[in-house]
Amino acid sequence: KEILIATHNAHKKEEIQQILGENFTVTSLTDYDIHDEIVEDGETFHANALIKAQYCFNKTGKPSLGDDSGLVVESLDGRPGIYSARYAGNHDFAKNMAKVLEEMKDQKNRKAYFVTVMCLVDETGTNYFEGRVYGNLTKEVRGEKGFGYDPIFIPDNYEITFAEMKAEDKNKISHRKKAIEQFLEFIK
Ligand code: ITT
Repeated sequence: KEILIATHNAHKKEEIQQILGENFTVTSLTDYDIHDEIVEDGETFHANALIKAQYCFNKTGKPSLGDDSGLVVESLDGRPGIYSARYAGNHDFAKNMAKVLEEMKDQKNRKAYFVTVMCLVDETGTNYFEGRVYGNLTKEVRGEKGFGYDPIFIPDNYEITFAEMKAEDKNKISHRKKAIEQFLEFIK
């Protein structure tokens, strides 16, 4: 079964493929030779997930899944939130993480969560799936695995960051895993 993910982010595609396993073939915009920059100007994760999925469905006619994700930090009033990909520099994660850590420098409350909102657009309509994982921010960058803000996030009940865990361990508990569980429940 093919699932087209409305993303240019190869890490997301790979995680979704790992989570779904061999029964699914995960494709992305690159596989359809679509290189357009999709303008994500929505004000919520839901709005941006819809923009991506709708764009992709209009272009290909294939059932399309948009994934809009981000890091939400309690003491920063929810930032970086929907601006996670472009908080300090556009997709420059060293800079983005440095900005978060700098803003959090004197903060005792380090609670944060990752969220993924997925939007499926197909000929039958539009459906949303959401997953969250709660945890705390580190004081420094730790680990090389994963992507994005993984090196500064420790999920609850763990002592290592997402970037210090094996991919398969992150993929058992992550925001993306939880969103996909809902998606699987829906399509079954
Ligand atoms: P597409 O829009 O093409 O899907 P993107 O990277 O721009 O790719 P988002 O708009 O969803 O993705 O931006 C979310 C940013 O939040 C993303 O660039 C990541 O760096 C970060 N992020 C998303 N999922 C993450 C995860 O599992 N771990 C760490 N950071 C994550």
